Amino acid sequence: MQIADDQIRTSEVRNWKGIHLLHFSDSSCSQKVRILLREKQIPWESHPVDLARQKHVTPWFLGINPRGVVPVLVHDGVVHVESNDILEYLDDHVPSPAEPYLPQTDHERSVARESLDLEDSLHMELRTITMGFLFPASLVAKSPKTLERYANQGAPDPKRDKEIAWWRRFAEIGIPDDEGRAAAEAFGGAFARLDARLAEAPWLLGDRISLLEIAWFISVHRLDLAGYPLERHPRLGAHYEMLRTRPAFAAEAAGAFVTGSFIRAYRAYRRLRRTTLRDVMVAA
Ligand SMILES: N[C@@H](CCC(=O)N[C@@H](CS)C(=O)NCC(=O)O)C(=O)O
Repeated sequence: MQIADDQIRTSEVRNWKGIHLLHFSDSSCSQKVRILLREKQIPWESHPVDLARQKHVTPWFLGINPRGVVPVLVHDGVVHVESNDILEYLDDHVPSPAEPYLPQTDHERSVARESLDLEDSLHMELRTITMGFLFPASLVAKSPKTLERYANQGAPDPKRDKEIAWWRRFAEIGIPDDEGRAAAEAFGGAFARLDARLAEAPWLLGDRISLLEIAWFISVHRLDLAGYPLERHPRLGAHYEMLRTRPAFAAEAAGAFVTGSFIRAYRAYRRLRRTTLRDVMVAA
């Protein structure tokens, strides 16, 4: 999806030539786009936006994406948002030595779109799991001052209002266990469908790797980190392990250096306290 010209207040991006990605190391949606760029050997310029330091809540960034979220792709001065749309856009429009990551028939395209939409529809559930189980709430909650800045900069955007409402509630009550459980069960339903597909074919779509592997890999990885019982979906688990042997996927599974080690230590702490996602699911 493109951001309309009249919403872009940071006009310098209009002069950016080539492929530019505004992204964050530990953002699931950014991870998807980086995997595709690496898999397809597309040269790109990196513009890190540190979400942990609230760099997305600045007039500069909100002047590019008024929704205040990453990733953002700028291709020859045109601004694209929504990670799955960016994946499709890159696959369709940017030259690469690799084969396309989406089959070209109408039928397969619509199957792909349905699965990508399902993955996108679970984004808030993924956030619930990330914020509820991978980090202490005190570390990731936004302060009232940040929320105030978030609300008052950039072109008006209803999607940003929704983001702010989510973060406000998170600062107030964190993630209640029943919401963590519901998020995990929503993924459980989607994972069961993927697992069923893998009972019939080695890939999620067509006869080779596709955007579906890329889009779902990061969700599986996050849930695995949070302690989700992946053994419920053995074929999906095996597929995930196979994907982890590809360098572009392995790089993202390893995580950023600082957060990667932090998450490991915090996960051990949650295991000790018996408050991992798995514990919460079993307690129901
Ligand atoms: N549907 C959007 C979701 C984008 C999104 O929510 N990105 C997250 C990171 S994965 C973000 O920027 N969060 C802002 C924050 O943490 O405050 C997409 O697929 O690109």
